[in-house]
Amino acid sequence: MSYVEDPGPGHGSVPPRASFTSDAPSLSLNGTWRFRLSPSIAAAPDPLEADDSGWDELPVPSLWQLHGHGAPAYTNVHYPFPVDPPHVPSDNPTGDHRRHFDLPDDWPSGPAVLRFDGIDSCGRIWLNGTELGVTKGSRLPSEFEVGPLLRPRDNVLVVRVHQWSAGSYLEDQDMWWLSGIFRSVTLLSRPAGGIGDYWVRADYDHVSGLGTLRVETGPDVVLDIPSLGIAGHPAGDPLELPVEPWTAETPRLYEGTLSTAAERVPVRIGFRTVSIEDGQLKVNGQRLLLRGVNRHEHDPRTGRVVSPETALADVLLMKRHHVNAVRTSHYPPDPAFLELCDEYGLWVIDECDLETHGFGPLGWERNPSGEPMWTDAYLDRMRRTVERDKNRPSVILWSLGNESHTGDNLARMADWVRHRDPTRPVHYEGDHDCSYVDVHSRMYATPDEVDRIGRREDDNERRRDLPFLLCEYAHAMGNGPGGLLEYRELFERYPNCQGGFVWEWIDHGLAVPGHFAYGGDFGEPLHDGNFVIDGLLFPDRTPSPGLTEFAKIIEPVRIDAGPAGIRVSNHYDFVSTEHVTFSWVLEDEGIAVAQGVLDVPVVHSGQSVTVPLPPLPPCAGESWLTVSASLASATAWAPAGHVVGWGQLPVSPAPARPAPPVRGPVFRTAGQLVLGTGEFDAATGALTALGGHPVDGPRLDVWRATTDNDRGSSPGPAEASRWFEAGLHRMQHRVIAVDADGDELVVRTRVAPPARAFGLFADYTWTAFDGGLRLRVDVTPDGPVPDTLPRLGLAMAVPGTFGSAEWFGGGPGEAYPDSRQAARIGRFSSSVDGLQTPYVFPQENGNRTAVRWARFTGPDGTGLRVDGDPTFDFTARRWTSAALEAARHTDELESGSLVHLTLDVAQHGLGTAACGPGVLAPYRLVPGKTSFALTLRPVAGGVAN
Ligand code: IPT
Repeated sequence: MSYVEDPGPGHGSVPPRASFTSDAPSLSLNGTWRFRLSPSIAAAPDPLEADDSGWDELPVPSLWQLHGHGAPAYTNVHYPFPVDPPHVPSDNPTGDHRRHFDLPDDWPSGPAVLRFDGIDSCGRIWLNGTELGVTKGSRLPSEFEVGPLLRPRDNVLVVRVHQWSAGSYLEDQDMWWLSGIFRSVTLLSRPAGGIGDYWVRADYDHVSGLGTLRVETGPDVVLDIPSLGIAGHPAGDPLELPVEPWTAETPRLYEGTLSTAAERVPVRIGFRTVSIEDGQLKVNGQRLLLRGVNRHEHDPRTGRVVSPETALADVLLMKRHHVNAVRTSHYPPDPAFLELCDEYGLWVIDECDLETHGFGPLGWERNPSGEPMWTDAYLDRMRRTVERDKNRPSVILWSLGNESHTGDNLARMADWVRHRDPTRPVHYEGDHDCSYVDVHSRMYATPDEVDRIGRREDDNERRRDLPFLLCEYAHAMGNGPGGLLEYRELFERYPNCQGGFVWEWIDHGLAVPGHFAYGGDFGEPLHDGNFVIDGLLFPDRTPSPGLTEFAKIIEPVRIDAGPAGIRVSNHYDFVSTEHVTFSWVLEDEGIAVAQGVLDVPVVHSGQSVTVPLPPLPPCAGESWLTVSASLASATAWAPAGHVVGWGQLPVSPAPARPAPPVRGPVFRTAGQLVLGTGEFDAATGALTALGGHPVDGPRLDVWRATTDNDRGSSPGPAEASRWFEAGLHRMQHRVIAVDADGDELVVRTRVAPPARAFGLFADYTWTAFDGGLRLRVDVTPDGPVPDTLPRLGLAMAVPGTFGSAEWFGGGPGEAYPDSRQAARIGRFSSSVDGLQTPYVFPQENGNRTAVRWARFTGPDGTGLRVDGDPTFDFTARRWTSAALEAARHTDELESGSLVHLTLDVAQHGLGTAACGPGVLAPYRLVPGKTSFALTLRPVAGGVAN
């Protein structure tokens, strides 16, 4: 069997060891390499041929499909090749990479290794014509001894990379199939008498406050940690001494060195102890609540080549949004990322590079997890993961992999880990009985299931007594996730329910001209479309509304109205609020009228206090007190003033305004009805102009451009398919009667889809008052209406010049019934264009909720004002919902000459049915008899309000 199809782990490499730097000479071989792609191994010429001058150039690290060689392909579960393990297609794209290098003049003779941090999926390596070996395990390092082969000048390193190998069967993660040398390549001198490997075990006893330190390494290694007064200490001798512990909230690292006469290695040591006690996962004796995300490595231009700057951007974004944990789905990340987790403070589940999901649709037959021929590869991958990352205090759990069903090979990985590293528990979701893991993990469990687990009603005894976490939940595909609040309540109610990891951190869109691409955009015959666009960040790392909502849900300082004033609760796991300052602002109808600093005593972790309201001046309008908790001084990850919690308390309600006197009557002129500032079509009763501005509508409207979650069918038939089936996207409006008697214009209609017997009676009752119109809409379902509606409200088009919006209500961002915690009540403004959320796959977005009033105006200040009774939701777009529904990429949305408004009394929630539970009962829009009212007023230029 050729090395490519050999299910084993490869050969020729030296034993795995920790990733670290030292003062021994090293030479980065990243940069421009020579490259030649062949469509198959058979067609690939000899990679060692003397002349490579005709080859292309390619940067290393890179993935060749993103540099014009071949094309990316996306599948979620399915293998894009026949499932015939361990065989792979003969048409196996093969990229020969070649790099010539000279050694620096002072390069020492003696041992040296060539280190590859990641090659996808199989690399065969030669140095100066001598074969070094073969590596598999794409996102794991491998090192080859090269000392005797090196020469001062013109070394030739050749790496033949195959897109497919037996290893591909173990690498079926839900992501792009991309190939190449995608992480760093480094030549490292390994001085005789140097430090080959080390393992710092730094525990913390929270009772005594003492740290214990034991360094496993070679002989004659000396440890120095100046800040602890440790100097010249024999590294192997245990130490016990008072230290500050490492936590994700207080990532205290002690800098030191390990040294021998031949080599010095800088080390950063964090003291912490992970334990499972009383069925809870604890660090330093304290239960953790994991407010986590699943992070794939993704950059919209370079794919899984993630620069240190990008890794840092991720860490900063996580910390600023109160994320405290990361699962490295579903492979170890670039080692630089974990060093940042140590430095900035994030709890990490470090997951092995393993997934065999594509066997699932085949009934898991011949799944590698249970087949002896794969045992070595499984163990090799686990060993390389643990050895590489064992010194990272941020890593608190090892994960065997993802979606690989169950089997002996997984159990053996777990055994190996337990033996090698008893200090960190083992995670793997696929061990449903928890027979070889230490924590009970689930994905996408409903709140009801989590509740049962929290009540410890599980009939599997072993599982019932373990800490529980959701390794994936709240699928962040498109508009969503909805329903985060319910999970938070469960995590806080049950001590064994210790949080989870939102799926997932970032959309894997690839930048192409005009938009971000997803599955199918590269002509793949088999693909899973936009299922790869399911992150809290857009591909360019702009936070989506989902991240803003998640941040609000998990904010560490919570502020709400208490019985006697303002209640401040500390939801950190460890620290007090000593580092936080509190401020307040009083807004009268969204305009700040008073502000100050709030005196709040220090609140300890898990505690809360209530402080009285500050003295507040009276307000004429609806007023709200907003209290913010912010960082008193800058941290490594955010400037001083960064908000770590906020809350709002209503202070005075909107004053009761007597209904303005009705101004009638309705006049009839040639084909028109005129009522106050409105002109109506006499035959249809439709409003045609308001204050001289042409308008179309308002008419009853129930459609929204379906979201990924609306179309998602993971718990049952998709909500959207029922809506389409019912015809809610093509409702027709039949005018039953237009009654224009006296002061009221009453237009009776029935709104119904073709080919169906049900409908909605919609009666519009118009009255005029000085300066505007009041509209009451009475909706009565008729016949077998669907169980839910996408939304319920009005659609209306106004002139395209009305391109600026200002409103008093929920904002500044979009909000939906089950994703509205981040919306505060205030006065906001935005251009119509700025109201859009550019979901990579266009869909319903941009809804503003709890709106008291909104104005849509043009550059001259004229426009339309809408007031709710008391509130409404709105969207404003330069295209229709139908155009939004039809678009597949953002650049297909073209601005027309109108601004299209939706003015709603209700929206259906978002849920997470793209993968997980749908919209929970309280957030479902169940049709029923409904009445709502709005006032519409032309706005004259230059007049406020
Ligand atoms: C789950 C996978 O673990 C994850 O990688 C991703 O594919 C996610 O689904 C969907 O985006 S597995 C699924 C069977 C719940």
